[in-house]
Amino acid sequence: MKNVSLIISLFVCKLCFGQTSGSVTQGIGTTTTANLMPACSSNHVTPIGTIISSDNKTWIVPAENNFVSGTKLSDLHNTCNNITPSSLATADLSAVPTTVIDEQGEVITGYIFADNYFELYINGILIGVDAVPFTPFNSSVVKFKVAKPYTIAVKLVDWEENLGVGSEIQNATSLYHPGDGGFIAQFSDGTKTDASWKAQTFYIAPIQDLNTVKELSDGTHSTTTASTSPTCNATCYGIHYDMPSDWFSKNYNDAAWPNAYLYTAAQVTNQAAYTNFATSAWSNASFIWSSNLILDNVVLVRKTVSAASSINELMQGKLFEINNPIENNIQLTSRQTIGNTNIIFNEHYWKRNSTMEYYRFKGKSTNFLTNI
Ligand SMILES: [Ca+2]
Ligand SMILES: [Ca+2]
Ligand SMILES: [Ca+2]
Repeated sequence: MKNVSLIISLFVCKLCFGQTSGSVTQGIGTTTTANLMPACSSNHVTPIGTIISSDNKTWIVPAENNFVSGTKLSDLHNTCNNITPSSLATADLSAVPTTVIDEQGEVITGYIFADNYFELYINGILIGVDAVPFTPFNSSVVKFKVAKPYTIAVKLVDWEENLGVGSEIQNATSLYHPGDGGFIAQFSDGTKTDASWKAQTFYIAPIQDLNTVKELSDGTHSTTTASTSPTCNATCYGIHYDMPSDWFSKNYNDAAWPNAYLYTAAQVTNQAAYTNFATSAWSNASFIWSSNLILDNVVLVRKTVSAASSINELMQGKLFEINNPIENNIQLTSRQTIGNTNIIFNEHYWKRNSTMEYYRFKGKSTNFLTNI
């Protein structure tokens, strides 16, 4: 009889917890710090706390983070520090420090906006953390010196006031409003957030019906059928997944993670910390997140920047200098259709296709039509 009852209880639990391998919590967690940003005026407080899941694990909500101890990244726009330039051209970036990862590397400048909080790793090194975890909305600028290829890894948190149930106090009549996320970044080497980034969610809430959380074969934790305006309020479920201990490292294999989903600025933010720089700092970048902008609250994203130089340098008419082409081959690729490509050879041979014809140009320009 003992075995039979065990089987029955496992069957019941499977139904209880839906189709997820994550840990399930229900209701409000325990506050450990009531407000991480007491000195800055905001329409939200910034709490942090813990919650225990049905499998008896303790989770930090909204997320484990390095906000208190981490180096705060420099402000592009931050009303808490009275740094509010109206454009990139008028932003004073002279004091932004450079984190040296590779002495022989390239100094790269990055502009970052997150709804609400991010922590930036380059090659597994924590470069710094967002200066404002929740609100007011802010944006950051970062400089680091690194050799390609290099790996960007970012922890993203859509912060919450109602700890454990993924919601915020919008106003007196909307006390359990599910907040939304969003992340955009662009770097001076041409790297920008787009669908080539990997993005996986590790905390989903508020969930009214656990059966609406599905784990798809492409790695997506899908909540397509879940309500984004649930009525469970203080009794909603949350789902937590363990993060791989080395998720931020250069060599972590993110192949099983889904690609990032793209969102428009209109879906994410109209805040000055973004809009003042939308067409300058983030001219080529897209907002990204995991598959659910509202219910996914802790998302890890990764991008490995290849050793290839960016085509943007060509598009902008700058000198494109290849110092060390691998095996003497140079490959030019483009995601867009290019009518023609103008190349100036200084002193090297050019090998054309498989015909083994060699052309030598020195100090001359030639013009290659594409699609030949
Ligand atoms: Ca922030
Ligand atoms: Ca949310
Ligand atoms: Ca948010």
